[in-house]
Amino acid sequence: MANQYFKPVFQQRGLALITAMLVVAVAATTAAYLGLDQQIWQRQSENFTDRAQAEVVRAGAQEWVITILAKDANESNSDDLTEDWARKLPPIPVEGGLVTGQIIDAQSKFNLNNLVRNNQPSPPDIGTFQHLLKTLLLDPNLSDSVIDWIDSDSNARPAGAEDIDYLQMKTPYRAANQPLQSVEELRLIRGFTPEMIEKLLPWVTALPQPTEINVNTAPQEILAAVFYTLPSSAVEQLYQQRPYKDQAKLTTKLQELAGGKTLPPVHIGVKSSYFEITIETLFGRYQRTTQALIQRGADKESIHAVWHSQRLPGWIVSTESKAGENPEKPAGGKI
Ligand SMILES: [Ca+2]
Ligand SMILES: [Ca+2]
Repeated sequence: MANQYFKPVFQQRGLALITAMLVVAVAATTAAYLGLDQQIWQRQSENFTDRAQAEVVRAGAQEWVITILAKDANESNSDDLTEDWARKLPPIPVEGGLVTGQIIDAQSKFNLNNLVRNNQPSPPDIGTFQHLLKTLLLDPNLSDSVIDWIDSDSNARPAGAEDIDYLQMKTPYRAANQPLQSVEELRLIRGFTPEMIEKLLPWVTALPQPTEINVNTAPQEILAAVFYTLPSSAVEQLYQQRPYKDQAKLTTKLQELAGGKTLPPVHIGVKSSYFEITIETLFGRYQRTTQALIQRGADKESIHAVWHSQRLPGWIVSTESKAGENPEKPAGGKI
């Protein structure tokens, strides 16, 4: 009862706090920029000002994300969807425009680079990916060509493809033989069509190294793919009873659910080091979506952007997201 009563108040406070943090971060960056360049700003055309202002606000919003993730690392040793960083902000008015941001745990998705660990195919991860492909009504054998694309050798797996296959194509190229840089790189891998990649985008990611899947943030579909040897009722229970505040609690729960059977050695955890952020700004007619991958290191000070990219407008204002729901991803970018 107490929990039910306090939850909305707690959520409002959390939202108010992160909103205030965003406004402060943006105001500080804008003030610094104005102090330096006020006269230049005044001479520029309206359009340029909107663009420049959007850029300043984007930089401020990125600072805001880093502050929130650092604060979270100080306050907890696990990551779950009840925490402040996980709240989707409504568009917030700042200095003549609108800004909004969202942080998603990248380790809530299946990291394609988990398929090869220490340059060896990883059977539990292959099982997860194949199960996910089946759920999406895609061919599970596609895992072979992804593994061949990542592993350093040139020996094709039964349903895979290596240099010898790619070099015979109309526009020849070679297999990367290294981890994927982005999910969009799947376009180069034999067997994948843009439609298939679009289907996979909400569920997979490509992180700079193999990672654990965070059981506290993963959608139920991902948990079903990870624990494909468990009955769906057990996965449902695992999902309903989270968050698990430490690895020991998760292990105890899994042992209970497995009922004496041995689970595959899956790579799972209760905290995350990689977060995907989306920052949307609207100034005048200038609308921009920035996406970035943020890495939070073991050292709480070491939070940085691994990459960031800008997307074409047309997404921010038109998408009304319901609370707790991820907005649909825009179409993939160029390779
Ligand atoms: Ca946390
Ligand atoms: Ca290879």
